[in-house]
Amino acid sequence: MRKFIAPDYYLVDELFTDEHKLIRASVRDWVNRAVIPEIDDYNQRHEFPFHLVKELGELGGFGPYLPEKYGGAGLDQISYGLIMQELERGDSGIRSLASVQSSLVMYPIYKFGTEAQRMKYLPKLATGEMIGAFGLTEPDHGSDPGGMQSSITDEGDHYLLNGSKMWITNAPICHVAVVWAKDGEGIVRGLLVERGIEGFTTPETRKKWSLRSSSTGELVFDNVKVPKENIFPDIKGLKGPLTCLSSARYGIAWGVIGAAMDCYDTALQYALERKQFNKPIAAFQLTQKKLAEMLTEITKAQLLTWRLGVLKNENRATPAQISMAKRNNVKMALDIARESRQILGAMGITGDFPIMRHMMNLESVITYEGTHDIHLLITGADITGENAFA
Ligand code: TGC
Ligand code: FAD
Repeated sequence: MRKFIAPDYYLVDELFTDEHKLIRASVRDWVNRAVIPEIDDYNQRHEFPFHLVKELGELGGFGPYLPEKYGGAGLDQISYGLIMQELERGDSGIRSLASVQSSLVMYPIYKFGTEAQRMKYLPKLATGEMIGAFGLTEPDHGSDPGGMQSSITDEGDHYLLNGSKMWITNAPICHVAVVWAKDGEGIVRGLLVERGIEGFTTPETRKKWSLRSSSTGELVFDNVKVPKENIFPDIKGLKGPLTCLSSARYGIAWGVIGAAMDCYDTALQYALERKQFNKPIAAFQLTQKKLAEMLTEITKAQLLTWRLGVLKNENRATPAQISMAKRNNVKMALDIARESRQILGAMGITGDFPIMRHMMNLESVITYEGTHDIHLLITGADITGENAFA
């Protein structure tokens, strides 16, 4: 296997603690051994690599920043970011699995759940014994989740849940879903819906050209009787799901640096070896322009996320700051994937190299967790105080 050399042009490594570097090394090693050798085949077959779930649990990839009491490791936010970076160097689908499980399922159960809900679900989600999903998006409401139509009605001893969620990562394989629906007063509430309950189905979404090793599907609720103890008791309104998104978007801002690093490193090594017109293509100015711009953008993204991590550790990172990092870094990674693919010429379209796969994956990453343009509007609203969404 080609040896990966992580770019670190501004010696950002010096900003990390020994513990950060140790965690990064252990995830990098696992990704090298367990993910990279076979992930292209899973993508080619449009298949989810089930066997990686428990391994990722053993590695501590699920809920790493939650307290040990609930199966986490009590790590800081920079450690979480570095874990996401290393996983996405392998494949955005593996990072998606870990993002959803950690930030969109375990985090809301920890933050909004009762102690009984925490003890019932978190330890099993941490080990990978259970897989979770997060249902916010609906067929008619993506960027505007506030318009959701899924509903719960209070039936005395249970809630009756109706509606459907679309484009849900892990839906076809989940044991439990965190579902957001409106109550009788039109207020958004969060509930835990377990597989096996009558009226709950999870059809798979096939024919994706992106995130093909990630399992995507729908959550369909047809008069589902959800026990009352499954509701998050105190969180009300869109703030609930959006708080979870802030955590997941933060992880994505780090994650995509991993994909960008892998593309850059692949392109650099290829350019040094590949000869045309009797010299390495790395010697041509146009190739150097591409490589120099890639490294500049990776370096800027590394510094952005490191600072965001410090602010997040101090509970000072704002949702708008997280939006800026998600938007900037995903576009940066997608641009680098596209440029890297060009450097590899025809070889760039094959599964022998990771670039085309990263590129296709990043087309989803730039859309989910808030599209590129929605994040621009969040920044615009933060700057001006004027909301340009509607
Ligand atoms: P708006 O009025 O702005 O906000 C409603 C309430 O929420 C608060 N809030 C936030 N709180 C925490 N974190 C954030 N990021 C927050 N953003 C807003 C806000 O303060 C307000 O609180 P309160 O107390 O005043 O009620 O809501 P809006 O309806 O105008 O919508 C604004 C908008 C467009 C920014 C928002 O809805 C949005 O972000 N849309 C994008 C939707 C999205 O990101 N969906 C993601 C679905 S999950 C997913 O894609 C998972 S993929 C995972 C994977 O596979 O890795
Ligand atoms: P739309 O909201 O219809 O947007 C279409 C276009 O219109 C976009 O370019 C958008 O930027 C633009 N647009 C929309 N509103 C405005 C506006 N006000 N001003 C300017 N432009 C605007 N969701 C979940 O809940 N859970 C998951 O686990 C999950 N996983 C996903 C996995 C994958 C692989 C994908 C692709 C999506 C996933 N999603 C998930 C859904 C994702 O969050 C949505 O696709 C995303 O929020 C965008 O919604 P939409 O696709 O309906 O696009």
